Amino acid sequence: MINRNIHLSTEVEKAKREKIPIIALESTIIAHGMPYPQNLKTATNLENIVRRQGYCPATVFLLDGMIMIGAEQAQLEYLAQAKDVQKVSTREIASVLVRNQTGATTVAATMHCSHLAGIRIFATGGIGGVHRGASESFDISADLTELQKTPVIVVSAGAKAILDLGKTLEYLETAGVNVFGWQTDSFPGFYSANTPWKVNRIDDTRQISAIYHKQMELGIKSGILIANPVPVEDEIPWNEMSIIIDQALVEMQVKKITGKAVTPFLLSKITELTAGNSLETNIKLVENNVKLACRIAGELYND
Ligand code: PSU
Ligand code: MN
Repeated sequence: MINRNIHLSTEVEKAKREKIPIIALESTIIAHGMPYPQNLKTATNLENIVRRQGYCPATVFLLDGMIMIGAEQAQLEYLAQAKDVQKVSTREIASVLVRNQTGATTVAATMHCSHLAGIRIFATGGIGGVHRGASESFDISADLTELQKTPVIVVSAGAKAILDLGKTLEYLETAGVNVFGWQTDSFPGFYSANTPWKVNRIDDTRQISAIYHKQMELGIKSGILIANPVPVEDEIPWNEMSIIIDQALVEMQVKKITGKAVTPFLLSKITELTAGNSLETNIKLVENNVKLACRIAGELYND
């Protein structure tokens, strides 16, 4: 029985009936993570990548009091352009539904909604995590707490480089979340394929789904983070990126940006400072994650 707050698109409903693997996609990246029109182009392209593999994409968002699993093209267009779309992490799901607001779901909220809808895998850009200076600001993304409690495989290009990657990895370890580097020992840093941090390597997609199923058998309810490095030809190397990020962080402090505005501010500032190069990399890395999610999904079935 599907949760009464969930609305499945026609495409997702059909995929469920025919037992076609479904891959969830988030909508914060569309509404708050990228500028228009690149956001719309990317969202449409990601869905088509999934379809070309013979699987079903499910962009998750909130509309008219319902959790929407799967978007129509007109809805993607709305999410990409409207100014009144809320950024929804897990804690905001209920209030945005009750108030009939339109919401774009973050990694945390997309995981939660995917799980409610029986979807086991989700592809995104980079997860949120422990921010630099977190010992003072206490800024730690709810993406990490959701990974701790929700059994969904998340394919991302590591964590966003604006974060403190070392502390993010420590947090995930404490939370009991498995983090695997896809064919790499170096934890990917979103824009950069490699960072100075190490990660547990995995080379086989069948092993990923086997570990997922084994965790479920064992009553381990945490998610699994697959850290997939951006292709080297599309990356901005770590050293180059570090300088730009430091600059963006200084501006953030000067402007006193806090709370959920932090990530969107930094992403757009970095796009500006790299004259659009970071946006190109961002688009490429999400595509790469969706492709890997499709490979894993072949061995995972829906509930
Ligand atoms: N990755 C991107 N672009 C984004 C995000 C991730 O390439 O916009 C979003 C995700 O939705 C992620 C959120 O869950 O940023 C984290 O926000 P916060 O740090 O406020 O939890
Ligand atoms: Mn935050």
